[in-house]
Amino acid sequence: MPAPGGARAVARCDMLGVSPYTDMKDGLYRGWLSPAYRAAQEVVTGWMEEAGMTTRRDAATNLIGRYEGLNPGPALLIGSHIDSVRDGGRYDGPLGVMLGVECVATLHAATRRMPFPIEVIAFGDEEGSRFPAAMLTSRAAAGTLAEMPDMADAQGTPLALALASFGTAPERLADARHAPALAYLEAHIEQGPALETEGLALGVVTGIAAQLRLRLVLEGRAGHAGTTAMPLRRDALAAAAEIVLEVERVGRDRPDELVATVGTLEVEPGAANVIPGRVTLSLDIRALDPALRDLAAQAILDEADAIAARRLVTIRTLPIHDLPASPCDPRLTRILTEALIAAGHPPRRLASGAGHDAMAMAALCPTAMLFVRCRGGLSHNPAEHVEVVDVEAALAVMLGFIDRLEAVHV
Ligand code: HGY
Ligand code: MN
Ligand code: MN
Repeated sequence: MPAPGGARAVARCDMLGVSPYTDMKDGLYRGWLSPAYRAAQEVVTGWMEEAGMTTRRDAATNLIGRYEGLNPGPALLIGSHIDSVRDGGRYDGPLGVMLGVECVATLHAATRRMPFPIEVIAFGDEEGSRFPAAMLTSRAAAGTLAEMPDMADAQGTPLALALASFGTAPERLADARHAPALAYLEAHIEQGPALETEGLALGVVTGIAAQLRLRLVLEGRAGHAGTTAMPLRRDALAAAAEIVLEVERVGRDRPDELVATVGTLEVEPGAANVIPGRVTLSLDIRALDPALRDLAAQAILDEADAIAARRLVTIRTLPIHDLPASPCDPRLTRILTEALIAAGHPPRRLASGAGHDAMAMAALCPTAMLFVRCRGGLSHNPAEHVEVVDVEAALAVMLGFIDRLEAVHV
């Protein structure tokens, strides 16, 4: 393992990218509360303790490392997530946690204590890749989750059973609410091409796009592919295909401000000689401007209704989540920008189309985010890549941010 710092943070992300920290062969998938997730929590617990932190797991299964300050009181939180998408990259999430660990390790090695405690949080469910919801554990910590939803994963494992295997239960949700905090800082790969295109290593996030996620269920009529004449069909997949292209058309209408995606499509009964009777598709719509996002969503749903009616297919729209746009805190963003400039970087600021736990934590305390260049802007892809030199730069800026917070802390 490399020496403490950016290289070690990257090496640890790489280590977490392979067995036993993944639930899939030949790639990375770490679902919340899975065996790989448990193994990852265990090894990150050791890294947090090695850095001088005490550790605990909250009632929503978040792993929290704590580095005491000179005084008690609200802590500076530094975090991100350790779950992943299916066949994902190694740095989306873990990099922010490893950088938090390196910040504390650096302070600990210098026997420095801040006037405030520092906590490093490894959230468990930012991606929503195992259960059909997302950001459950950061919303639990922020106190904005009304209840732990009664849901199951694709294998039929109830969330309550998975939580029980981690020694907690949906009823203990309220215990996960975090104490008031000083600030939340998240370092994350940009997951977009702006920094690389401009030859920049780092950028400060101004805000995170509003994110609406729905599930559309189309019901037609299954039938024999060989004997059902075309005009008599109520083909749910043909209707879904028209809707997918409509989603893309609406997104392309406002390419600089809006994205709209159908990421999953389940066809039933799913046989080559059966006309699809039911199709379930996901719909993900985002924009920094919530009004634009909602207008686009309505336009898509109106056209989907018309397509379904034309094809004698019924359509149901089920909500998955509605995450409001989350501006980062202006004061913290200024402090982070000062740290960026002091470390010799241009003060590039940019918005985030990707969602982050910072969106949830904004309900608890002021937030700030630091973006790190990633190769080709690629993410949610095994080819995701960061350069150690950029991660070293991120660590230096984060330490500069902490120093500035110390200077202004009263
Ligand atoms: O979907 C997102 O933006 C995040 O990667 N979960
Ligand atoms: Mn992600
Ligand atoms: Mn992420």
